[in-house]
This record gives sequence, C-alpha cells and structure tokens, in this order.
Amino acid sequence: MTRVALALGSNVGDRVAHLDAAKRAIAHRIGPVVAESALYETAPIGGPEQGPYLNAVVVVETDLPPTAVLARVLDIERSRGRERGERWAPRTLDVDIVLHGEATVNEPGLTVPHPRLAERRFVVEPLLDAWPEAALPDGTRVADLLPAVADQQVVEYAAEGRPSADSVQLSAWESVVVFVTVGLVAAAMWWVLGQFL
Ligand code: A4P
Ligand code: MG
Repeated sequence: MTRVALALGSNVGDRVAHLDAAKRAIAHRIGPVVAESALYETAPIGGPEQGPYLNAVVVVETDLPPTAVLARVLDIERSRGRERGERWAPRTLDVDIVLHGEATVNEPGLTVPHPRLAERRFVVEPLLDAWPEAALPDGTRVADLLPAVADQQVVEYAAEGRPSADSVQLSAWESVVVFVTVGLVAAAMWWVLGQFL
C-alpha cells in the first residue's frame, strides 16, 4: 500500500458539498482515507478574478499506480460538474495528486510531486495537518516549505451546520420534543396563575 496525498479545491457552488462528495468518492474509488486536514478558506492565486477557495488535503492508502489515480480523480471532478476553461479558472472541484509515496512521475499529463506544491500555502498547510512528516522524494520535508509561503492568506474554515465541540446540535425530532415540552410547561403555568387571579 502506498500513501497518496490528494489536494482538493473548490470555489464555485456549494463548496463544502463538493469537498464532502469528493472525499466520499475518493474513499470509495481510490482507497481508505487514513487522514484528512481541516478545511481552509484561501485567497485565489493566479487566473482571472474569482471568489475564494475552500482547500483541503486527504491522505489515502492505495495499490493504484499514479496514472490510475489520475484517471479516477478526473472522473470524480467530472461527477461534480467540473468544466475546463482557461487555466486556473474558477472550478466546482479540483483534485490534484500532490504526493504518491516516493514516486517521481514526469509524463505528458502527469507530474508528481505536484510541480507547484512548494509555492502554495493552500496545499502545504493542509498537507501538514493531515501528514505532518510528509516529505518529497528527494527527502525535503514539507514542513520546511512552509516559511517561504507564510505570507499567503489561509484561514481555517468552520462550515455552517457542522457539529463543533462547543455547539449543541438538535435533530428535528429533538427540536419538536423541546418545543412541545416548553409549550406544555407554559400552558400549565398559565392555568395555575388563572386559579389565583
Ligand atoms: N496534471 C498534471 N499533473 C497533475 C497532478 N499531479 N495532479 C494534469 C492532477 N493533475 C495533474 O489540470 C490540468 C491537467 O493537469 C490535468 O488534466 C492533468 O492531466 P486542471 O485541473 O484541468 O487545470 P488547472 O487546475 O487549471 O491547472 P493546474 O496547472 O493544474 O492548476 P493548479 O496549479 O492546480 O492551480 N488558488 C487557491 N486559493 N486555491 C486553489 O485550489 N487552484 C488553482 C489551480 C489556482 N489557484 C488556486 C487554486
Ligand atoms: Mg487539477
């Protein structure tokens, strides 16, 4: 089994839904997700004027070679309505192969490690979340790439509706029970008050 790091990005439509669907499809079609980063909201780099991205990294274990992983990630992008226009254009879903174990690939249509990894905090930061000891095939530690991109803006993103440690989430059924209970208590108090006034 080889550990493969995949970088996810979205800045069109329901960005959280695109990333969640990508993670499910990756687990199903490429291999078990053994680690994943937080979501980061990041300023777009390159291309035309466009909205902010959500970026994340997942690490999977797989026996698939790099070309087979690429075929599947392109398929997963298509399943989320990805349209290819100009380079670095806004997109519903981008899935890039960042690292494939210690493999180095230089073929038309596939370069691994991703050639722009070292220039982009929106990849380096989540990669370190998910895989702190990640290294390039030449032995360079990914952690050592961070200082050079530290001036780029990335902010950890808390998606609305996701349970977080300090918020209480009620299901629809629990909400009905709470609503009816509060209503009954209020009616009882009203009746008791009515007896005395
Ligand atoms: N390809 C080659 N190597 C790889 C690889 N390691 N992983 C080929 C995936 N694909 C690879 O990609 C074009 C072709 O690259 C693929 O068909 C595949 O054969 P694409 O996704 O269609 O085009 P692209 O993404 O516009 O081009 P590129 O050069 O891959 O873009 P980048 O460098 O990935 O940049 N800003 C923020 N904040 N967040 C982002 O996620 N993403 C980009 C895209 C620009 N700015 C961004 C973000
Ligand atoms: Mg891509």
